[in-house]
Amino acid sequence: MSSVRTSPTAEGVVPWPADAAARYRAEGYWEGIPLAQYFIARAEASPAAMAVVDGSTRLTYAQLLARADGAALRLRELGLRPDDRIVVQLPNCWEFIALVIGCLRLGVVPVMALPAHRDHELSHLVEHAEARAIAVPDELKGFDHVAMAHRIAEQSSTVEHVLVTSDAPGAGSVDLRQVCAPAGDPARAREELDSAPPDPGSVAVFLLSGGTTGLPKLIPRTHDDYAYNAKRSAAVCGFDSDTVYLGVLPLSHNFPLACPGILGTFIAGGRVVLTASPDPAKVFDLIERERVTATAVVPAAAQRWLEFRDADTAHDLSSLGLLQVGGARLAPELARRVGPVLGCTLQQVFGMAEGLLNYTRLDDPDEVIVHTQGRPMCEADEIRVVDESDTPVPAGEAGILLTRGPYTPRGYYRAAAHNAKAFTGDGWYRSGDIVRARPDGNLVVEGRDKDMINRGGENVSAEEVENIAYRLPAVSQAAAVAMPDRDVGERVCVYVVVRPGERLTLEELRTAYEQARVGRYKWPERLVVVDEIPQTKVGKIDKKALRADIARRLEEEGSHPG
Ligand code: OOB
Repeated sequence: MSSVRTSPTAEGVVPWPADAAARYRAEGYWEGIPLAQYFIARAEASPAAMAVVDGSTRLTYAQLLARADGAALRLRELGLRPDDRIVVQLPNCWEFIALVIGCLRLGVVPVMALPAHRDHELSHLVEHAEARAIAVPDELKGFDHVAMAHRIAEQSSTVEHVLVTSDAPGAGSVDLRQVCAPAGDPARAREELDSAPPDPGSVAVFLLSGGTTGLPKLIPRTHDDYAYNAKRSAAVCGFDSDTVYLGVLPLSHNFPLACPGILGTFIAGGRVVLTASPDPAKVFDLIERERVTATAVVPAAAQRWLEFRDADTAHDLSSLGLLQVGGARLAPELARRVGPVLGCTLQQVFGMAEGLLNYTRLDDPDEVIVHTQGRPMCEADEIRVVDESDTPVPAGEAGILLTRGPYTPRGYYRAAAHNAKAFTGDGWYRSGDIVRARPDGNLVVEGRDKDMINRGGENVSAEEVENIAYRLPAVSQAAAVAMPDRDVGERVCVYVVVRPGERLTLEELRTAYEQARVGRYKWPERLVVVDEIPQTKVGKIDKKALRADIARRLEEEGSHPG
């Protein structure tokens, strides 16, 4: 790690204060090792061990490394340089992994877009990150990602390449499978890339925040902090070289990426199996066939799996030792059923792309695993539970969670004004989650103090939803709130006051989102037209009253989930 480069990306990144950084290094949380090196160490120790299984494609550590190195060199041939950004919007496939490790090798920073994102989100990411390339599949769920990527590239002054996974990439696109082919001379490629490693303090990946205000924010995760994130998670979850991890959530999420996810599996020398579908019949086939030992899902998928398993005796799930569930509240009634029905250990995970990870431990008593969302994974994680004026609440009472630590960055990328609100003056991240800390240190998530809707683990900003509604001439006032739902936890519900003489249907409202080319998971699923939207004493929209109102309406209709 001799040559330390100064990073052009660094200008928009809030660094940890020098004393905190020195402590994290001295105490060994930050090892000063670029993230890809952990993978390379495993590839050197066990080149023939299986690293990735994606359908009929099976790649050993040596083969995957050769493809990642090939990708790094070809990105460089395309003109990408360390610290350049590439927006990656790929489904769960081996190319995603080869490309991301290739980026990490070269120091190019992947921006982790979701497959569900559309022009609205993707163009924002491209612009905000000043991305030089976009990587997409050709078609997914009937949607043409290539056409979208080219539309965005045309509008952008920075994008030069659209990389596509396809059997026949059209003119103007770069064939991502060719990019991810092994280098002609793998040993030389290795040497060349080894001679210019990225600075471990520089940004390794940009994760996305659900964002409480408007469009998603970029979270800069450094090599040092993200390596710790994955490494410590792997240790807490008991991952080792016998681990077979099933990547089923979209890999661009922090959870399946590094908690411990695929990166933690590689650090431990284990094997990653990929699928893009949470459909229990398909997943159970794969668990049986590949002898999967661990996987991570959101509560909605866990519920589907449990329901399916109640009537399923066909599959042998005996290899499955660990089911991680996180991203949204898991009801204790569901939590209690995981062990008996699936025959594995449940781990609750309360995490955030912004950093802090809480895990129940594998050997915790059932009571802790069923009723809490776990405790911080690191002794250096700092937790404060406070009231609205940032004053700590009495021990054991519910309050807003603030946190700092070695893998919780101090700010969003290029977002000074937002950072001033999202972080305290002394660097605590305001999670917006309302938690209660039990005497045993475990946290219970009681709710949230942020204007979001958590749809099956996907966080949607109410403000972003409202901004689109206002594009309709009929809309005089709009307020988006979470509507409780049995299947996905919450859905987007919009209250609207229409202009005099106008009317509005849910279909018309949804058309506005379609036309704005917004990810479908953000489209309203219920419209309530009202004469007046309730306000608080200080004149803000009273979301609490609206949430109570929709709960009451659902109850009257007999469709309230609780
Ligand atoms: C994970 O990360 P994000 O960034 O998509 O969402 C974070 C937010 C949290 O602030 C909280 O509001 C909610 O999602 N959340 C939970 C939860 N886990 C996350 N709410 C209740 N119970 C839970 N167990 O969602 C994420 C990142 C890494 C690991 C796991 C989840």
